[in-house]
Amino acid sequence: MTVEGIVVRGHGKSFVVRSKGKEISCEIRGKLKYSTDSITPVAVGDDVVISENPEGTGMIEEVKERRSMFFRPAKGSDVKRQVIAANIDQLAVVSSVREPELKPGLIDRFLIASEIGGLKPVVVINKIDLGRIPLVDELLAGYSDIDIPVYITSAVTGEGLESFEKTLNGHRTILAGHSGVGKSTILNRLLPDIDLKVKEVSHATKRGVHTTSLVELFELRHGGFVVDSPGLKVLALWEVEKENVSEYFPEIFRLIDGCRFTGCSHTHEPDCAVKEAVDKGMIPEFRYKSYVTIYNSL
Ligand SMILES: Nc1nc2c(ncn2[C@@H]2O[C@H](COP(=O)(O)OP(=O)(O)OP(=O)(O)O)[C@@H](O)[C@H]2O)c(=O)[nH]1
Ligand SMILES: [Mg+2]
Ligand SMILES: [Zn+2]
Repeated sequence: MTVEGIVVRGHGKSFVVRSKGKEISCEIRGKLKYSTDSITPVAVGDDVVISENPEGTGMIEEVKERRSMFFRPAKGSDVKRQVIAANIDQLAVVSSVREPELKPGLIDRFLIASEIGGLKPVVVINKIDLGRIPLVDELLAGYSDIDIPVYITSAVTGEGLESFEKTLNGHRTILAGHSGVGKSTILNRLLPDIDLKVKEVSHATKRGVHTTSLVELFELRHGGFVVDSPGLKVLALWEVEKENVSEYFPEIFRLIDGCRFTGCSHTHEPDCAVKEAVDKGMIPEFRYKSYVTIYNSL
């Protein structure tokens, strides 16, 4: 007998599938492992068909077609993906004002991954109780200009969490970002029934320590779900080439017809409409810096 369910947790080759209110530990049928372009034939958020064993465990027999995914290139591969979560509709990129330090470059990489994966991005700047540095307002203005919502929150005081929660309801959202920014703490506060492990930021390094080690999905009371994910320090981008980086920066892309040279890289050429816009303050410095850093990294 087979039943349908959704993958709510995964680690290595074993997964937990939720089906009709029940959680079933499952393994993956061998044939699934070789039939995809990813190293992750099964991911959290996948709709699956499982067969149940008499012992109460299950076997994942089929994975339904994914509608969207948050993924990155698998380590050491250009052709295989590592899917972090499937069938989500929003990516909440979580960052913090400090401890760990606010890094717009990493946020912008997540925004590109959200575009590639077909997800609506939102930005969360957490730990505002530690002080509102000027960069917070630069990010707020810069992202608002390109229609990306920004939530400024504190999981300690609760500031901003109510409006962030409103964007989660009815949606399927993954929280992702650097380690230690407060993803699990935010979810603990919003979902009182769960108890995710969180860890003190190391005072010696002021850097976050990895605490969440698995991707985990939580259903919301009023529909939709949220996914907690382990922090990433870097995010490699899938199939982004030097020539098309600007397509992921709408405020840059809309100006490129004004550059003197076709194929202008907007890094060193004369009469570059993009550099002029940066000089005039029409493109935020932090976004231009992200563009150049990503361009040079490819
Ligand atoms: N001051 C302050 N501290 C916070 C806030 N949110 C979280 N923290 C603290 O930051 C530390 C890291 O929080 P976590 O929730 O574990 O961070 P995470 O993003 O889930 O980290 P990973 O699981 O490693 O990716 C903990 O000590 C939290 O108590 C906040 O809004 N303000
Ligand atoms: Mg965590
Ligand atoms: Zn240019």
